[in-house]
Amino acid sequence: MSEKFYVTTPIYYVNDEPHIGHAYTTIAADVLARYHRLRGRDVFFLTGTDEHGIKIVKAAREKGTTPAELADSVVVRFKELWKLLNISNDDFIRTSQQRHEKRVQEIIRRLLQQDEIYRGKYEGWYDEGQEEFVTDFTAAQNDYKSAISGKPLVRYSEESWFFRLSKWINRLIEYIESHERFILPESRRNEILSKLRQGVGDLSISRQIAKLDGWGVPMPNDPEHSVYVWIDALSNYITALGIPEIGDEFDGKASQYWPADIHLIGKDILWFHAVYWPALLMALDMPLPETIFAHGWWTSEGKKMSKSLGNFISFDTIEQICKDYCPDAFRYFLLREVPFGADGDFSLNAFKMRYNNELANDIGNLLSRTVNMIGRYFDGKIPTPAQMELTGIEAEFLNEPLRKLQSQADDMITDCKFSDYIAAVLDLTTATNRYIDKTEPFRLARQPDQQERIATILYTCAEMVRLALFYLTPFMPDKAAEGLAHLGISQDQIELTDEAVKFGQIRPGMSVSGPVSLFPRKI
Ligand code: ME8
Repeated sequence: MSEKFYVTTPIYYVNDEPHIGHAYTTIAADVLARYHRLRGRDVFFLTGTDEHGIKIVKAAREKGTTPAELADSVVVRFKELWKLLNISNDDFIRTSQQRHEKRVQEIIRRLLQQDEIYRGKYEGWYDEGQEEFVTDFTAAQNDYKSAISGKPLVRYSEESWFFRLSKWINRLIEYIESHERFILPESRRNEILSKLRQGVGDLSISRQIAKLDGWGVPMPNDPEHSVYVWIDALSNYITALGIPEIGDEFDGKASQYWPADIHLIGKDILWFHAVYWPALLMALDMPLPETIFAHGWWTSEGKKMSKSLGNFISFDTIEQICKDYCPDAFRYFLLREVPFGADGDFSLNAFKMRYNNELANDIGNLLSRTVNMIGRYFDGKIPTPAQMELTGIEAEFLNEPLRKLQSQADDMITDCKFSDYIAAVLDLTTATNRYIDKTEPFRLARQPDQQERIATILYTCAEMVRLALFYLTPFMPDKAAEGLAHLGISQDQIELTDEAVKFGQIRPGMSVSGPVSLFPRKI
Protein backbone atom coordinates (compact mmCIF):
# COMPACT_ATOMS: atom_id res chain seq x y z
CA MET A 1 0.00 0.00 0.00
CA SER A 2 1.18 3.50 -0.77
CA GLU A 3 2.26 5.80 2.02
CA LYS A 4 -0.57 8.22 1.33
CA PHE A 5 -4.18 7.40 1.95
CA TYR A 6 -7.12 9.33 0.49
CA VAL A 7 -10.59 8.42 1.76
CA THR A 8 -13.91 10.05 0.95
CA THR A 9 -17.54 9.89 2.02
CA PRO A 10 -20.40 10.79 -0.28
CA ILE A 11 -21.20 14.47 -0.09
CA TYR A 12 -24.60 14.69 1.55
CA TYR A 13 -27.74 16.44 0.36
CA VAL A 14 -28.77 19.45 2.36
CA ASN A 15 -32.53 19.11 1.89
CA ASP A 16 -32.94 17.80 5.42
CA GLU A 17 -31.19 17.06 8.70
CA PRO A 18 -28.39 14.47 8.90
CA HIS A 19 -29.36 10.96 10.05
CA ILE A 20 -27.85 7.56 10.87
CA GLY A 21 -27.07 6.78 7.21
CA HIS A 22 -24.84 9.83 6.97
CA ALA A 23 -23.27 9.06 10.33
CA TYR A 24 -22.56 5.47 9.28
CA THR A 25 -20.45 6.20 6.20
CA THR A 26 -18.70 9.09 7.87
CA ILE A 27 -17.75 7.09 10.96
CA ALA A 28 -16.43 4.29 8.75
CA ALA A 29 -14.34 6.78 6.79
CA ASP A 30 -13.09 8.27 10.03
CA VAL A 31 -12.00 4.86 11.27
CA LEU A 32 -10.04 4.28 8.07
CA ALA A 33 -8.46 7.74 8.28
CA ARG A 34 -7.49 7.30 11.91
CA TYR A 35 -6.16 3.78 11.39
CA HIS A 36 -3.89 4.88 8.55
CA ARG A 37 -2.70 7.93 10.48
CA LEU A 38 -1.78 5.66 13.38
CA ARG A 39 0.12 3.46 10.91
CA GLY A 40 2.14 6.54 10.01
CA ARG A 41 0.57 7.31 6.63
CA ASP A 42 -0.16 10.69 5.10
CA VAL A 43 -3.95 10.78 5.15
CA PHE A 44 -6.45 13.02 3.42
CA PHE A 45 -10.04 12.52 4.55
CA LEU A 46 -12.73 14.40 2.67
CA THR A 47 -16.42 14.86 3.38
CA GLY A 48 -18.87 17.60 2.50
CA THR A 49 -22.27 18.52 1.15
CA ASP A 50 -24.09 18.22 -2.16
CA GLU A 51 -26.09 21.42 -2.42
CA HIS A 52 -27.48 21.72 -5.95
CA GLY A 53 -30.26 19.87 -7.78
CA ILE A 54 -34.03 19.82 -7.87
CA LYS A 55 -34.27 17.99 -4.54
CA ILE A 56 -32.76 20.94 -2.67
CA VAL A 57 -34.62 23.52 -4.74
CA LYS A 58 -37.95 21.87 -3.91
CA ALA A 59 -37.10 21.47 -0.23
CA ALA A 60 -36.22 25.18 -0.06
CA ARG A 61 -39.48 26.13 -1.78
CA GLU A 62 -41.44 24.00 0.70
CA LYS A 63 -39.67 25.59 3.64
CA GLY A 64 -40.19 29.07 2.22
CA THR A 65 -36.49 29.78 1.97
CA THR A 66 -33.77 29.89 -0.69
CA PRO A 67 -31.54 26.91 -1.53
CA ALA A 68 -28.51 28.89 -0.40
CA GLU A 69 -30.04 29.67 3.00
CA LEU A 70 -31.27 26.13 3.43
CA ALA A 71 -27.81 24.81 2.60
CA ASP A 72 -26.14 27.16 5.07
CA SER A 73 -28.41 26.06 7.89
CA VAL A 74 -28.14 22.32 7.20
CA VAL A 75 -24.36 22.50 6.79
CA VAL A 76 -24.19 23.78 10.37
CA ARG A 77 -26.05 20.65 11.51
CA PHE A 78 -23.70 18.34 9.61
CA LYS A 79 -20.71 20.06 11.14
CA GLU A 80 -22.26 19.80 14.61
CA LEU A 81 -22.86 16.09 14.13
CA TRP A 82 -19.31 15.50 12.95
CA LYS A 83 -18.04 17.32 16.01
CA LEU A 84 -20.23 15.25 18.32
CA LEU A 85 -19.06 12.03 16.66
CA ASN A 86 -15.42 13.07 16.71
CA ILE A 87 -14.95 13.01 12.93
CA SER A 88 -11.42 13.96 11.89
CA ASN A 89 -11.98 15.08 8.29
CA ASP A 90 -9.21 17.16 6.74
CA ASP A 91 -11.54 19.16 4.50
CA PHE A 92 -15.25 19.82 4.10
CA ILE A 93 -16.28 20.62 0.57
CA ARG A 94 -19.54 22.33 -0.32
CA THR A 95 -20.59 22.20 -3.96
CA SER A 96 -21.74 25.83 -3.73
CA GLN A 97 -18.18 26.93 -2.99
CA GLN A 98 -16.41 28.88 -5.68
CA ARG A 99 -13.40 26.57 -5.70
CA HIS A 100 -15.73 23.72 -6.62
CA GLU A 101 -17.93 25.51 -9.15
CA LYS A 102 -14.94 26.90 -11.00
CA ARG A 103 -13.32 23.48 -11.29
CA VAL A 104 -16.53 21.75 -12.35
CA GLN A 105 -16.73 24.24 -15.22
CA GLU A 106 -13.13 23.42 -16.09
CA ILE A 107 -14.02 19.74 -16.21
CA ILE A 108 -16.91 20.43 -18.58
CA ARG A 109 -14.73 22.69 -20.75
CA ARG A 110 -12.17 19.94 -21.07
CA LEU A 111 -14.84 17.40 -22.00
CA LEU A 112 -16.25 19.78 -24.59
CA GLN A 113 -12.81 20.30 -26.10
CA GLN A 114 -12.44 16.56 -26.45
CA ASP A 115 -15.82 16.16 -28.07
CA GLU A 116 -17.11 14.10 -25.18
CA ILE A 117 -20.25 16.25 -24.92
CA TYR A 118 -22.96 16.95 -27.50
CA ARG A 119 -26.37 18.58 -27.56
CA GLY A 120 -29.54 16.47 -27.70
CA LYS A 121 -32.93 16.04 -26.15
CA TYR A 122 -33.81 14.11 -23.03
CA GLU A 123 -37.19 12.50 -22.84
CA GLY A 124 -37.90 10.11 -20.01
CA TRP A 125 -38.50 9.43 -16.34
CA TYR A 126 -36.65 11.00 -13.45
CA ASP A 127 -36.49 10.16 -9.74
CA GLU A 128 -36.17 13.55 -8.09
CA GLY A 129 -35.39 12.13 -4.64
CA GLN A 130 -32.42 10.20 -6.01
CA GLU A 131 -31.68 12.76 -8.77
CA GLU A 132 -31.60 9.78 -11.11
CA PHE A 133 -32.76 8.99 -14.65
CA VAL A 134 -34.92 5.90 -14.77
CA THR A 135 -35.35 3.79 -17.89
CA ASP A 136 -38.86 3.22 -19.25
CA PHE A 137 -38.52 -0.46 -18.39
CA THR A 138 -37.58 0.14 -14.74
CA ALA A 139 -40.16 2.90 -14.38
CA ALA A 140 -42.92 0.57 -15.55
CA GLN A 141 -41.61 -2.21 -13.30
CA ASN A 142 -41.91 0.04 -10.25
CA ASP A 143 -45.30 1.42 -11.20
CA TYR A 144 -43.73 4.79 -12.09
CA LYS A 145 -42.61 5.32 -8.50
CA SER A 146 -39.15 5.69 -6.99
CA ALA A 147 -37.67 2.36 -5.95
CA ILE A 148 -36.12 4.14 -2.97
CA SER A 149 -38.66 6.66 -1.70
CA GLY A 150 -41.86 5.36 -3.31
CA LYS A 151 -42.63 8.88 -4.58
CA PRO A 152 -44.00 9.28 -8.13
CA LEU A 153 -41.43 9.62 -10.91
CA VAL A 154 -41.48 12.82 -12.94
CA ARG A 155 -41.57 12.94 -16.75
CA TYR A 156 -38.76 15.10 -18.17
CA SER A 157 -38.65 16.34 -21.71
CA GLU A 158 -36.08 18.98 -22.50
CA GLU A 159 -33.09 19.99 -24.54
CA SER A 160 -29.97 18.84 -22.79
CA TRP A 161 -26.25 18.24 -23.13
CA PHE A 162 -25.09 14.63 -23.24
CA PHE A 163 -21.88 12.92 -22.20
CA ARG A 164 -20.77 10.10 -24.53
CA LEU A 165 -21.00 7.54 -21.75
CA SER A 166 -21.77 4.60 -24.04
CA LYS A 167 -18.40 4.85 -25.77
CA TRP A 168 -16.59 4.11 -22.50
CA ILE A 169 -18.64 1.13 -21.39
CA ASN A 170 -16.55 -1.65 -22.95
CA ARG A 171 -13.38 -0.21 -21.51
CA LEU A 172 -15.08 0.11 -18.15
CA ILE A 173 -16.26 -3.50 -18.18
CA GLU A 174 -12.71 -4.62 -18.96
CA TYR A 175 -11.38 -2.46 -16.17
CA ILE A 176 -13.83 -3.83 -13.60
CA GLU A 177 -13.14 -7.39 -14.73
CA SER A 178 -9.41 -6.98 -14.38
CA HIS A 179 -9.47 -5.05 -11.07
CA GLU A 180 -10.99 -7.22 -8.39
CA ARG A 181 -10.82 -4.57 -5.73
CA PHE A 182 -12.33 -1.76 -7.80
CA ILE A 183 -15.90 -2.44 -6.63
CA LEU A 184 -16.51 -4.08 -3.28
CA PRO A 185 -18.20 -6.13 -1.95
CA GLU A 186 -17.94 -8.69 -4.73
CA SER A 187 -21.70 -9.23 -4.97
CA ARG A 188 -22.14 -5.56 -5.84
CA ARG A 189 -19.38 -5.78 -8.44
CA ASN A 190 -21.24 -8.62 -10.13
CA GLU A 191 -24.48 -6.62 -10.12
CA ILE A 192 -22.78 -3.69 -11.79
CA LEU A 193 -21.10 -5.91 -14.38
CA SER A 194 -24.31 -7.62 -15.37
CA LYS A 195 -26.15 -4.31 -15.64
CA LEU A 196 -23.33 -2.86 -17.76
CA ARG A 197 -23.43 -5.86 -20.09
CA GLN A 198 -27.08 -5.12 -20.81
CA GLY A 199 -25.93 -1.91 -22.48
CA VAL A 200 -25.81 1.70 -21.37
CA GLY A 201 -26.79 4.81 -23.32
CA ASP A 202 -25.30 8.30 -23.22
CA LEU A 203 -25.93 10.42 -20.16
CA SER A 204 -27.84 13.68 -20.01
CA ILE A 205 -25.61 15.99 -18.01
CA SER A 206 -27.47 19.29 -17.96
CA ARG A 207 -30.75 20.80 -16.73
CA GLN A 208 -32.47 24.01 -17.70
CA ILE A 209 -31.33 26.32 -14.96
CA ALA A 210 -34.62 28.28 -14.92
CA LYS A 211 -36.39 25.16 -13.67
CA LEU A 212 -33.93 25.07 -10.80
CA ASP A 213 -34.58 28.66 -9.72
CA GLY A 214 -31.13 29.51 -11.07
CA TRP A 215 -29.44 27.21 -8.52
CA GLY A 216 -26.59 25.15 -9.98
CA VAL A 217 -23.27 25.32 -11.79
CA PRO A 218 -23.88 26.93 -15.21
CA MET A 219 -22.62 24.99 -18.20
CA PRO A 220 -19.66 27.09 -19.38
CA ASN A 221 -20.82 26.88 -23.01
CA ASP A 222 -24.52 27.44 -22.30
CA PRO A 223 -25.46 29.51 -19.25
CA GLU A 224 -29.15 28.58 -19.61
CA HIS A 225 -28.23 25.08 -18.56
CA SER A 226 -26.70 23.93 -15.31
CA VAL A 227 -24.53 20.87 -14.84
CA TYR A 228 -26.47 17.73 -13.82
CA VAL A 229 -26.20 17.46 -10.06
CA TRP A 230 -24.50 14.04 -10.10
CA ILE A 231 -21.72 15.24 -12.41
CA ASP A 232 -21.38 18.29 -10.20
CA ALA A 233 -21.34 16.13 -7.06
CA LEU A 234 -19.00 13.34 -8.19
CA SER A 235 -16.44 15.92 -9.26
CA ASN A 236 -16.00 16.94 -5.62
CA TYR A 237 -13.52 14.12 -5.12
CA ILE A 238 -11.07 15.93 -7.37
CA THR A 239 -12.19 19.55 -7.09
CA ALA A 240 -11.33 19.48 -3.39
CA LEU A 241 -7.73 18.72 -4.36
CA GLY A 242 -7.30 21.05 -7.32
CA ILE A 243 -6.85 19.57 -10.76
CA PRO A 244 -3.54 20.20 -12.49
CA GLU A 245 -4.66 17.99 -15.39
CA ILE A 246 -7.31 20.52 -16.38
CA GLY A 247 -5.11 23.54 -16.10
CA ASP A 248 -5.70 24.32 -12.45
CA GLU A 249 -2.77 25.83 -10.71
CA PHE A 250 -0.80 23.15 -8.93
CA ASP A 251 -1.62 23.28 -5.25
CA GLY A 252 0.27 20.22 -4.16
CA LYS A 253 -2.69 18.13 -3.08
CA ALA A 254 -3.84 16.55 -6.32
CA SER A 255 -0.64 14.85 -7.27
CA GLN A 256 -0.09 13.92 -3.66
CA TYR A 257 -3.46 12.26 -3.02
CA TRP A 258 -5.21 11.40 -6.31
CA PRO A 259 -6.28 8.70 -7.09
CA ALA A 260 -8.43 8.13 -4.03
CA ASP A 261 -7.66 4.93 -2.17
CA ILE A 262 -11.30 4.40 -1.30
CA HIS A 263 -14.67 6.02 -1.88
CA LEU A 264 -17.10 4.85 0.80
CA ILE A 265 -20.75 5.04 -0.26
CA GLY A 266 -24.15 3.47 0.36
CA LYS A 267 -25.44 0.73 -1.93
CA ASP A 268 -28.11 2.96 -3.49
CA ILE A 269 -25.54 5.26 -5.08
CA LEU A 270 -23.16 2.65 -6.42
CA TRP A 271 -24.18 3.00 -10.08
CA PHE A 272 -23.19 6.67 -10.13
CA HIS A 273 -19.83 5.90 -8.54
CA ALA A 274 -19.05 2.70 -10.39
CA VAL A 275 -20.16 3.82 -13.86
CA TYR A 276 -20.55 7.57 -14.36
CA TRP A 277 -17.54 8.51 -12.25
CA PRO A 278 -14.93 6.17 -13.78
CA ALA A 279 -16.19 6.91 -17.29
CA LEU A 280 -15.77 10.63 -16.63
CA LEU A 281 -12.29 10.07 -15.25
CA MET A 282 -11.38 7.99 -18.31
CA ALA A 283 -12.63 10.78 -20.53
CA LEU A 284 -10.52 13.25 -18.54
CA ASP A 285 -7.58 10.88 -18.82
CA MET A 286 -7.21 10.68 -15.08
CA PRO A 287 -6.44 7.58 -12.98
CA LEU A 288 -9.38 5.77 -11.37
CA PRO A 289 -9.88 5.34 -7.63
CA GLU A 290 -8.49 2.16 -6.13
CA THR A 291 -11.72 0.97 -4.49
CA ILE A 292 -15.38 1.92 -4.31
CA PHE A 293 -17.00 0.22 -1.34
CA ALA A 294 -20.80 0.12 -1.08
CA HIS A 295 -22.17 -0.48 2.39
CA GLY A 296 -25.64 -1.71 3.34
CA TRP A 297 -28.59 0.10 4.83
CA TRP A 298 -29.93 0.33 8.36
CA THR A 299 -33.45 -0.41 9.35
CA SER A 300 -34.61 0.74 12.76
CA GLU A 301 -36.26 -1.51 15.34
CA GLY A 302 -36.97 -4.03 12.57
CA LYS A 303 -38.61 -1.63 10.11
CA LYS A 304 -37.61 0.70 7.31
CA MET A 305 -36.77 4.06 8.91
CA SER A 306 -39.52 6.58 8.53
CA LYS A 307 -40.48 9.80 10.21
CA SER A 308 -44.14 8.85 10.27
CA LEU A 309 -43.40 5.50 11.96
CA GLY A 310 -41.43 7.39 14.60
CA ASN A 311 -38.40 5.11 14.21
CA PHE A 312 -36.26 7.55 12.25
CA ILE A 313 -32.74 7.78 13.67
CA SER A 314 -32.24 11.48 13.31
CA PHE A 315 -29.59 13.84 14.59
CA ASP A 316 -31.61 14.26 17.82
CA THR A 317 -31.87 10.51 18.37
CA ILE A 318 -28.13 10.11 17.84
CA GLU A 319 -27.46 12.97 20.25
CA GLN A 320 -29.62 11.31 22.90
CA ILE A 321 -27.84 7.96 22.48
CA CYS A 322 -24.50 9.74 22.81
CA LYS A 323 -25.73 11.34 26.04
CA ASP A 324 -27.10 8.09 27.45
CA TYR A 325 -23.97 6.13 26.54
CA CYS A 326 -21.15 8.00 24.83
CA PRO A 327 -20.31 8.95 21.23
CA ASP A 328 -17.64 6.24 21.07
CA ALA A 329 -20.17 3.54 21.96
CA PHE A 330 -22.33 4.72 19.04
CA ARG A 331 -19.33 4.62 16.68
CA TYR A 332 -18.45 1.17 17.98
CA PHE A 333 -21.93 -0.26 17.65
CA LEU A 334 -22.47 0.83 14.04
CA LEU A 335 -19.31 -0.88 12.85
CA ARG A 336 -19.55 -3.87 15.14
CA GLU A 337 -23.18 -4.90 14.74
CA VAL A 338 -23.16 -5.97 11.08
CA PRO A 339 -20.49 -6.65 8.46
CA PHE A 340 -19.89 -3.52 6.40
CA GLY A 341 -21.60 -4.21 3.10
CA ALA A 342 -24.58 -6.03 4.64
CA ASP A 343 -27.85 -4.46 5.79
CA GLY A 344 -28.39 -4.16 9.52
CA ASP A 345 -31.00 -3.37 12.09
CA PHE A 346 -30.51 -0.73 14.74
CA SER A 347 -32.31 -1.44 17.99
CA LEU A 348 -31.74 0.08 21.40
CA ASN A 349 -31.90 -3.37 22.91
CA ALA A 350 -29.11 -4.70 20.70
CA PHE A 351 -27.14 -1.55 21.45
CA LYS A 352 -27.39 -2.03 25.20
CA MET A 353 -26.50 -5.72 24.92
CA ARG A 354 -23.32 -5.04 22.98
CA TYR A 355 -22.43 -2.17 25.26
CA ASN A 356 -22.81 -4.23 28.43
CA ASN A 357 -21.39 -7.52 27.13
CA GLU A 358 -18.48 -6.25 25.09
CA LEU A 359 -17.58 -2.77 26.27
CA ALA A 360 -18.47 -2.90 29.97
CA ASN A 361 -17.97 -6.59 30.90
CA ASP A 362 -15.09 -7.44 28.63
CA ILE A 363 -12.88 -4.48 27.68
CA GLY A 364 -13.82 -2.14 30.54
CA ASN A 365 -13.63 -4.89 33.12
CA LEU A 366 -10.19 -6.01 31.95
CA LEU A 367 -8.82 -2.49 32.26
CA SER A 368 -10.39 -1.97 35.65
CA ARG A 369 -9.17 -5.22 37.22
CA THR A 370 -5.68 -4.76 35.77
CA VAL A 371 -5.33 -1.24 37.12
CA ASN A 372 -6.81 -2.25 40.50
CA MET A 373 -4.45 -5.17 40.99
CA ILE A 374 -1.37 -3.18 39.96
CA GLY A 375 -2.52 -0.52 42.44
CA ARG A 376 -2.97 -3.02 45.23
CA TYR A 377 0.01 -5.33 44.72
CA PHE A 378 2.62 -3.05 43.16
CA ASP A 379 1.83 0.31 44.62
CA GLY A 380 0.45 1.53 41.29
CA LYS A 381 3.65 0.89 39.33
CA ILE A 382 3.77 -1.41 36.30
CA PRO A 383 5.79 -4.41 37.59
CA THR A 384 8.83 -5.94 35.91
CA PRO A 385 8.01 -9.32 34.31
CA ALA A 386 10.29 -12.36 34.46
CA GLN A 387 10.85 -12.01 30.70
CA MET A 388 9.83 -9.62 27.93
CA GLU A 389 8.13 -12.24 25.82
CA LEU A 390 5.13 -14.51 26.04
CA THR A 391 6.04 -18.01 27.22
CA GLY A 392 4.32 -20.81 29.10
CA ILE A 393 0.74 -20.16 30.09
CA GLU A 394 0.99 -16.58 28.83
CA ALA A 395 1.78 -17.83 25.34
CA GLU A 396 -0.85 -20.53 25.58
CA PHE A 397 -3.64 -18.03 26.22
CA LEU A 398 -2.49 -14.99 24.35
CA ASN A 399 -0.17 -15.81 21.46
CA GLU A 400 -2.88 -16.69 19.02
CA PRO A 401 -5.25 -13.71 19.46
CA LEU A 402 -2.32 -11.30 19.52
CA ARG A 403 -0.68 -12.77 16.39
CA LYS A 404 -3.99 -12.63 14.60
CA LEU A 405 -4.32 -8.91 15.25
CA GLN A 406 -0.70 -8.17 14.40
CA SER A 407 -0.83 -10.08 11.15
CA GLN A 408 -4.38 -9.39 9.95
CA ALA A 409 -5.36 -5.91 11.14
CA ASP A 410 -4.09 -4.22 7.97
CA ASP A 411 -5.97 -6.61 5.69
CA MET A 412 -9.17 -6.38 7.69
CA ILE A 413 -9.04 -2.59 7.51
CA THR A 414 -8.23 -2.62 3.79
CA ASP A 415 -11.24 -4.88 3.23
CA CYS A 416 -13.46 -2.77 5.54
CA LYS A 417 -14.01 -5.83 7.73
CA PHE A 418 -14.66 -3.61 10.73
CA SER A 419 -16.77 -6.09 12.63
CA ASP A 420 -14.18 -8.87 12.24
CA TYR A 421 -11.46 -6.47 13.34
CA ILE A 422 -13.35 -5.61 16.52
CA ALA A 423 -14.08 -9.30 17.08
CA ALA A 424 -10.33 -9.95 16.89
CA VAL A 425 -9.70 -7.31 19.57
CA LEU A 426 -12.42 -8.87 21.72
CA ASP A 427 -10.75 -12.28 21.28
CA LEU A 428 -7.68 -10.75 22.86
CA THR A 429 -9.48 -9.11 25.79
CA THR A 430 -11.64 -12.18 26.44
CA ALA A 431 -8.55 -14.39 26.39
CA THR A 432 -6.81 -12.04 28.84
CA ASN A 433 -9.79 -12.08 31.19
CA ARG A 434 -9.72 -15.89 31.07
CA TYR A 435 -5.99 -15.86 31.65
CA ILE A 436 -6.54 -13.83 34.84
CA ASP A 437 -9.25 -16.23 35.99
CA LYS A 438 -6.92 -19.14 35.35
CA THR A 439 -3.75 -17.72 36.91
CA GLU A 440 -5.58 -16.10 39.84
CA PRO A 441 -3.13 -13.33 40.75
CA PHE A 442 -5.49 -12.27 43.57
CA ARG A 443 -4.97 -15.69 45.21
CA LEU A 444 -1.23 -15.78 44.57
CA ALA A 445 -1.02 -12.39 46.29
CA ARG A 446 -1.57 -14.12 49.61
CA GLN A 447 1.63 -16.15 49.09
CA PRO A 448 4.75 -14.05 49.74
CA ASP A 449 6.98 -16.14 47.43
CA GLN A 450 4.76 -15.51 44.40
CA GLN A 451 5.62 -11.85 43.94
CA GLU A 452 7.64 -12.45 40.77
CA ARG A 453 4.91 -14.58 39.25
CA ILE A 454 2.25 -11.93 39.90
CA ALA A 455 4.56 -9.33 38.38
CA THR A 456 4.66 -11.30 35.14
CA ILE A 457 0.90 -11.82 35.12
CA LEU A 458 0.06 -8.19 35.72
CA TYR A 459 2.68 -6.90 33.31
CA THR A 460 1.17 -9.21 30.69
CA CYS A 461 -2.33 -7.92 31.46
CA ALA A 462 -1.22 -4.30 31.22
CA GLU A 463 0.34 -5.03 27.83
CA MET A 464 -2.80 -6.77 26.56
CA VAL A 465 -4.98 -3.87 27.65
CA ARG A 466 -2.59 -1.44 26.02
CA LEU A 467 -2.61 -3.39 22.78
CA ALA A 468 -6.39 -3.81 22.76
CA LEU A 469 -6.88 -0.07 23.33
CA PHE A 470 -4.27 0.82 20.70
CA TYR A 471 -6.12 -1.30 18.16
CA LEU A 472 -9.47 0.17 19.23
CA THR A 473 -8.30 3.78 18.98
CA PRO A 474 -9.57 4.33 15.40
CA PHE A 475 -13.04 3.19 16.52
CA MET A 476 -13.19 4.80 19.95
CA PRO A 477 -10.56 7.54 20.00
CA ASP A 478 -11.72 9.22 23.22
CA LYS A 479 -12.43 6.14 25.27
CA ALA A 480 -9.23 4.41 24.17
CA ALA A 481 -7.19 7.49 25.11
CA GLU A 482 -9.01 7.74 28.44
CA GLY A 483 -8.28 4.09 29.19
CA LEU A 484 -4.66 4.37 28.14
CA ALA A 485 -4.21 7.46 30.32
CA HIS A 486 -4.93 5.17 33.31
CA LEU A 487 -1.94 3.11 32.21
CA GLY A 488 0.21 6.23 32.05
CA ILE A 489 0.16 6.43 28.25
CA SER A 490 -0.57 9.78 26.68
CA GLN A 491 -2.49 10.42 23.48
CA ASP A 492 0.61 11.25 21.45
CA GLN A 493 2.15 7.89 22.32
CA ILE A 494 -0.66 5.95 20.68
CA GLU A 495 0.33 4.45 17.33
CA LEU A 496 -0.14 1.27 15.35
CA THR A 497 3.29 0.92 13.81
CA ASP A 498 4.82 -2.57 13.69
CA GLU A 499 7.03 -1.61 16.60
CA ALA A 500 4.21 -0.23 18.77
CA VAL A 501 2.08 -3.36 18.47
CA LYS A 502 4.82 -5.72 19.63
CA PHE A 503 4.52 -7.27 23.05
CA GLY A 504 6.75 -5.70 25.69
CA GLN A 505 6.56 -2.00 24.87
CA ILE A 506 5.03 -0.76 28.09
CA ARG A 507 7.74 0.31 30.53
CA PRO A 508 7.92 -1.25 34.01
CA GLY A 509 7.86 1.37 36.75
CA MET A 510 5.32 3.60 35.02
CA SER A 511 2.46 4.73 37.24
CA VAL A 512 -1.08 3.58 36.66
CA SER A 513 -4.07 5.39 38.11
CA GLY A 514 -7.40 4.00 39.24
CA PRO A 515 -10.07 3.17 39.93
CA VAL A 516 -11.39 3.25 36.41
CA SER A 517 -14.81 2.59 34.99
CA LEU A 518 -14.46 3.22 31.28
CA PHE A 519 -17.88 1.88 30.31
CA PRO A 520 -20.21 1.93 33.31
CA ARG A 521 -22.77 -0.87 33.06
CA LYS A 522 -26.26 0.16 32.00
CA ILE A 523 -29.36 -1.38 33.50
O1 ME8 B 1 -26.91 10.32 -2.06
N1 ME8 B 1 -28.71 3.24 6.14
O2 ME8 B 1 -26.75 12.12 -0.65
P1 ME8 B 1 -27.63 11.65 0.59
C1 ME8 B 1 -27.46 3.41 5.68
N2 ME8 B 1 -25.71 13.59 -2.45
N3 ME8 B 1 -27.10 4.36 4.82
C2 ME8 B 1 -28.08 5.19 4.40
C3 ME8 B 1 -29.41 5.10 4.84
C4 ME8 B 1 -29.72 4.05 5.76
N4 ME8 B 1 -30.94 3.84 6.24
N5 ME8 B 1 -30.12 6.08 4.25
C5 ME8 B 1 -29.23 6.75 3.47
C6 ME8 B 1 -26.54 11.45 -1.80
N6 ME8 B 1 -28.02 6.22 3.55
C7 ME8 B 1 -25.71 12.22 -2.78
C8 ME8 B 1 -24.31 11.67 -2.81
S1 ME8 B 1 -21.77 11.66 -3.64
C9 ME8 B 1 -20.91 12.31 -4.91
C10 ME8 B 1 -23.38 12.34 -3.75
C11 ME8 B 1 -26.77 6.61 2.87
O3 ME8 B 1 -27.68 12.76 1.55
C12 ME8 B 1 -26.91 6.47 1.36
O4 ME8 B 1 -26.64 5.16 0.96
O5 ME8 B 1 -28.90 11.06 0.10
C13 ME8 B 1 -25.84 7.45 0.89
O6 ME8 B 1 -24.58 6.85 0.86
C14 ME8 B 1 -25.95 8.52 1.95
O7 ME8 B 1 -26.47 7.96 3.12
C15 ME8 B 1 -27.05 9.47 1.50
O8 ME8 B 1 -26.65 10.58 1.21
